[in-house]
Amino acid sequence: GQIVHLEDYRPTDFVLERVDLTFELDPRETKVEARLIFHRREGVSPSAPLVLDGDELTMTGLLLDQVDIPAALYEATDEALIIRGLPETAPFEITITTVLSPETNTKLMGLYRTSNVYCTQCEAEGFRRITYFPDRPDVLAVYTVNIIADKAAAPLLLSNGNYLGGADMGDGRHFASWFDPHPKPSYLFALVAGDLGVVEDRFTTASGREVALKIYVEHGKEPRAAYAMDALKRAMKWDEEVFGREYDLDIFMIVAVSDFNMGAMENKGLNVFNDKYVLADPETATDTDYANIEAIIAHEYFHNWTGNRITCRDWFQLCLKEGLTVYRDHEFSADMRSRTVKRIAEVRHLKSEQFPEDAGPLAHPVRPTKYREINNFYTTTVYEKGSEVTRMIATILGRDLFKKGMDLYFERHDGQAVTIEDFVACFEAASGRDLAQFSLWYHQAGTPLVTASGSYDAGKQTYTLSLEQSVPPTPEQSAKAPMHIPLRLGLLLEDGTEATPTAVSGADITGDVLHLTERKQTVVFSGIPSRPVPSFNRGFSAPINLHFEQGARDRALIARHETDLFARWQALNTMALDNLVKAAAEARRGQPLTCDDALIDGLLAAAAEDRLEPAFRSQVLSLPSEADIAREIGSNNDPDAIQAGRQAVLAAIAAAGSNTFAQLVDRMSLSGPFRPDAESAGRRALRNAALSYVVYADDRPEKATNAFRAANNMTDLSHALTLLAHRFPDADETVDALASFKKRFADNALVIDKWFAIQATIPGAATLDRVRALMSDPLFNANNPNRVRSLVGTFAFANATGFNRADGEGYRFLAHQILDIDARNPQLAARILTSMRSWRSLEKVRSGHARSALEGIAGAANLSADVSDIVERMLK
Ligand code: BAL
Ligand code: ZN
Repeated sequence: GQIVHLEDYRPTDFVLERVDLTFELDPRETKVEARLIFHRREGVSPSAPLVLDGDELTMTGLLLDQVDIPAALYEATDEALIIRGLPETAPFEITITTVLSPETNTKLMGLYRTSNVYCTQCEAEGFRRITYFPDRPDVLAVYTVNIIADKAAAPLLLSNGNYLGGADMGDGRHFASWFDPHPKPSYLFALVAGDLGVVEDRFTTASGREVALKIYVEHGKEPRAAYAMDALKRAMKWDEEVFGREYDLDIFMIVAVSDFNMGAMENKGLNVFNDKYVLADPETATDTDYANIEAIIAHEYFHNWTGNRITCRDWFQLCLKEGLTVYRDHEFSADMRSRTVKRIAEVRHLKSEQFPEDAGPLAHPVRPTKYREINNFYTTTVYEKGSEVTRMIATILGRDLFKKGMDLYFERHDGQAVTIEDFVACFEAASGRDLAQFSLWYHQAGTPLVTASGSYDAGKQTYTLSLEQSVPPTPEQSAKAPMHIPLRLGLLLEDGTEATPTAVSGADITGDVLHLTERKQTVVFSGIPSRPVPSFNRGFSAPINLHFEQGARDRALIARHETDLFARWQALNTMALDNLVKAAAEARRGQPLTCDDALIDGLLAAAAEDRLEPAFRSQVLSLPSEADIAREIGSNNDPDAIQAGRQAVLAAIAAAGSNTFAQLVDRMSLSGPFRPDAESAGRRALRNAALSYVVYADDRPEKATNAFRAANNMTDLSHALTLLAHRFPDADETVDALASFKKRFADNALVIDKWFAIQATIPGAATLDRVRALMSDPLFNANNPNRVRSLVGTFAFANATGFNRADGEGYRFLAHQILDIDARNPQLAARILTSMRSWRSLEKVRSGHARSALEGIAGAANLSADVSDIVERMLK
């Protein structure tokens, strides 16, 4: 693959007016006829050829206005079809016939088969694997799709838009036709054909349109789609109420498939989902699964406006649809559940996934300016940081002006393919604010660091904050300009109330938002009656690192009194992180390990505080992960020391809180039928967090075994199994529990994924051998992305001590796996390889092994563009 540069963007020479596709489906020999109506764009040279994209295509026919095109006038390569001698001004029709083999398409891009179902994945560049096409998001056209297939094998024939009709063909085959009136780019095309069960419902939009809702799943799994259907209806209603967006077709379909590279895909009117994000029932899905289903169903539905009606001009603008749509699904979940708890979960995810990406060799701007393989830019930076940037616009403008800007965006750009500049311009127009400096968030990679120090002058009753910002260098961006950082801030007084300054100088402040815009800024707050305790970055208003020397007493004050509940959690979490970093250093030096009483007191007080919701308290009890600690330390990391330090802190908390935790396990138990709502989930989360400490404090597996036996839902069951496996990996009780779990759920792939993942995350060097053995388990399936992710991916991403073995065996294992996976599914291989993105921050023995493993991958023959792009950037 060649490098594509944003600055090279120019519109196509030919305008595509209409697309008619006919598929004759066959597992090995699907015939696709594409009829494409084009005209030459005004001003384009009459000799300019038509250049269409292709990828691994076999073409069997090529016509211009129904007449064969002579060989001298076209050139078909693996990547392109170039046609010359086309009409100067008149519209013309190109007919292309290609033959595909869905069954052997293991890349899962384009048309492929999954459990005997034909399905497509076209984003970003999969459509060119179906036919030669101007496969880029700024080419919008109206599609008609005809599908012909064996009636017994594929009674169901689906595509985008509205159903036109169909008929029996009398030869064992039948056909169906679909018409999508909304012009769309090819990446939103979808086709599904097969034999599936369906769950049906209806939704009436605010303006009275009746929409048929259908969720297709494997036969027998229909009851497990009920929650997804409920989430869909709630999402449709919410988008009307909050963003004023209505659905625009007569039918909305979701198809769940078991082999899928992504989580889900927002094809117009026909979303295709990884079944992991559709199927749920209490016996097999955890509370996290339910929450993910709700969020992803909503996310894909919300794309109908942010992505489909208004799409991206080019793939550099991916965050235009993804960052915005993630922001929308975050807001939806916040309204459906607890806003504070949702925000905590978002920030945890951002810090554990996006911050490391932004601090390592794969760092890139939210709106990149070049790429080699676009599949590698579906990143947490584009998605999660992109969402945070949208959130900051809302924070800076305030709710009403943000809404005005969004309304303008929908009004101005409906039906267009646009850029981040177009998006930002809407908020500038709506608010009259200049967002030029703010836009650096799209262009400068790296997590900004804000360093703060404060001094109180009792005589003058002033508090002076000195703030300094810097953005670390990232690949190809060494020098950075200061950013506009909207920092929400409170000044707490000793009695827990909040100071209200009589005047502020040195920064613009709106409400509690301090606008940090200079490299260095000194802000003076007047009328402060006593030394205040600053609480920075309330609600995580800006995705930054913040350094401020703050004692445990001050953090405890915030944890007790902040009106912003997120900031309470943040104070305790920061306190915990400081302790864990210290404990890791002690472990590394072989010193006795310590844990501050202030941390223990703060955690236990919050855990026992009944006025706080259980889900919040469970978040307080869940300590920063080993990866979080490594990120905080930043360099020369020793995962074994980090783990030893963390375990010492856990043990200290478990011992000091044994009564509190035992009581919580009792008091948070639920009776009655399982309910997946946020409140019940919160009680389960707190109970399980407490149970973890109870088990941690005990040398024997009885309590975890009892919890395993007593569990009547997957949240509790998988938690108990995790406790057993992680704390007592070789105990008979664990062996028995793993065997009984496997036997009970052998037919349920999504649950078996959990069985693999739980074992892949058992801490310690011995797990690598376990993972190797599991790869030979009959239930392991190297062709199924979910299964590969659950074992290989989970091991590499989420097992710090197992994967980062000091002898480098973990890296060599992964390198071998990556090459193996790459031969079938490059996208999956490249994604799993990003687990090594922080290799340079390891101590030198490990980073040496990691480098050799990466060099081994880089030097292998026949690497895909996906993997070679990642490995080369990682080694640069
Ligand atoms: N567009 C790819 C899947 C998603 O972000 O919704
Ligand atoms: Zn999306």
